[in-house]
Amino acid sequence: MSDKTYPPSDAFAKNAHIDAAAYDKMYAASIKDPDAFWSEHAQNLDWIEPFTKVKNASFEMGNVDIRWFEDGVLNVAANCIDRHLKTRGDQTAIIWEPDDLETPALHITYNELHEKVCRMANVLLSQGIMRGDRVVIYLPMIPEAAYAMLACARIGAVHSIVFAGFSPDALANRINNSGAKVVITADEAPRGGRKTALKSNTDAALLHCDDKVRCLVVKHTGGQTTWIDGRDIDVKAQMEHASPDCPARPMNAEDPLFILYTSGSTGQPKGVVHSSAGYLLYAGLTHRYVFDYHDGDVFWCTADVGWVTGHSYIIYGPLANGATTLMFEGVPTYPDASRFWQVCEKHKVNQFYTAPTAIRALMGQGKEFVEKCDLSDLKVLGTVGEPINPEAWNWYNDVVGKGTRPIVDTWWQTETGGHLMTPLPGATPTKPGSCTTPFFGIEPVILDPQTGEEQTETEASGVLCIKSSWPGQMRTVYGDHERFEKTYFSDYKGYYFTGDGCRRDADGYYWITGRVDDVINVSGHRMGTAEVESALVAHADVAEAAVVGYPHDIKGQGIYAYVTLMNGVEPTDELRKDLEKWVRTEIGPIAKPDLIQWAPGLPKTRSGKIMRRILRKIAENDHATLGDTSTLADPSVVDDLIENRMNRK
Ligand code: 6R9
Repeated sequence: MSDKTYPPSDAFAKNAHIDAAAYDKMYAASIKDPDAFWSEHAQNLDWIEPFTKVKNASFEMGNVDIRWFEDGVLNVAANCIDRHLKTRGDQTAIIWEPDDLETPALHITYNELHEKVCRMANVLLSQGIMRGDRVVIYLPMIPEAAYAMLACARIGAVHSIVFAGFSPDALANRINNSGAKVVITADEAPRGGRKTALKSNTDAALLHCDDKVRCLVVKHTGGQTTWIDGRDIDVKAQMEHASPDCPARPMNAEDPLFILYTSGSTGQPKGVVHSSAGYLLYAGLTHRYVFDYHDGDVFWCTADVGWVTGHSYIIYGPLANGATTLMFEGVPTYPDASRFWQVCEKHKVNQFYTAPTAIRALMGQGKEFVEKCDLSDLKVLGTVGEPINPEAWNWYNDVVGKGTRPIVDTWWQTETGGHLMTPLPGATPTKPGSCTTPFFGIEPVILDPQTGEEQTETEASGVLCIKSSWPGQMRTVYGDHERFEKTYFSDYKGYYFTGDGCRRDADGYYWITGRVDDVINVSGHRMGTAEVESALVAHADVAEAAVVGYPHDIKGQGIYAYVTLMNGVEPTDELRKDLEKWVRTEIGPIAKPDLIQWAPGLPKTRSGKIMRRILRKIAENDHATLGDTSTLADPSVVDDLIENRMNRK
């Protein structure tokens, strides 16, 4: 890892919201008196009833309870739209850039956004959706996704977005787990010139759901879909007839705004529940300070709204700040590898936020694709999703940023609502590969993984925990508060456990070293190895499966599956392809194993526990340092696995 530092330029620091001195002062204040700090910043929101209490949070196992501004009343959609209408009704709220080059981009003003969201909210009301009801959204990156989210917020419904790349089974699980009454989908999702049949996926999912679930369909491409009268509703047609006004419902600060399913180390994905006021405040504040967003800037986060990054930094954070936010339907390499940079040029993007996996993929295509575009409007570059390797950081800095744009490497999680550790572009000297220092109000600690002791030396490494609550923190796992406590508060008592390993250097800078649990990070997408394993073993020919991550040049981590077949089943290339296809349909394309190794047996302890450490080493092609294998029930299986390993360099 490189320790070269890149300080912000004086010119940048001078015009930034926060410079180094301001950061030090505000950070100290935020830790010393969190109530005063957050109460002051919460004045940036529009309250229907002001709060009298600020923070009320306990991390104590068995009694975990997190509340912020608990007696305040507000509406999130009104904060993202209505309060801006007087001053910026005609300003563009959302720029929509479609997948293909033929369809014109849309510029949706705050006035138009208000009207569309009200109409969509009225359609939901007409379907009997009430405060607290769950609405699943399974849409492409089209403006209707934003309308649907904000329409839910407006009437107090709880949205749960399912990434459009997930399979019918994954969609059905989420509809059922959340008890949604409605799913909002589209006929098709165009991406990179190809179309995914979302409506037929939804049809397949709904076979496994309650008959009462209604399906609102956005006719986006006009592609042919089957139609079930009484269940399927043409949402655009209904919106035209609906009233353009819909009062924003007063909501309690702690009312849930959304559920977002995310992978953990065990079991089915968890429904992460976020609050209304605390979440919005945190998303808005981090958006403003971390990207140094100023009025009139055009902000582009390339994530999908199906992930938390899209929630916080395409929709809620930017709109809370009255920003212009860009929503992109396509992919970085279509029609060619200059698409990102062409979009930056076309819409004069000022802040650009993407993932290391995209940077690595584009880096491989050569710098000509960047250099032919005018990127002079760029001011800040951001990354998120996984550790960024210094090589990719340097390319981003030199080729995209021309060496003059600060890079913010933002570390956070679905659970945290917004950035927890990140540089502030006018304040923090950066080091390639480090997420640097904590945001306001965040107290990171590094614990010894065995003893749970806090490492108090500046230089330390261990597991990363957070010592006290922040407003954007998740509140519970939907329908399973016990699982919430067990997952995040039971291993290290009194702390929020992030699941990440971390090192702190002599300057107090933090370096995330990756997950310490059985979660892998493939192209910035989080996946539980257990999920992929259970998909594999659901196949009739599979007796047993173990899945681990291995280093992958573009994706960060790839999926390596060891598969033991049922007695008598022949391991063929055809079966390998069949298993890949199987996982795609069980979970979605992002979960497809990169490498499948036929394993006559898996290395197990005498008590039957799979020794993943050994499987990881073999997948990493690092079998020379396997360590102690003497506790294995049958050490000879290891030789076979090494002999037939797939990842030979
Ligand atoms: C926002 C998001 C969270 C996990 C997290 C960590 C990894 C995210 C990172 C990073 C190093 C960064 N991660 N950002 N690792 N540097 N800047 O990605 O949420 O999908 O829940 O993933 O991603 O391992 O624990 P989510």
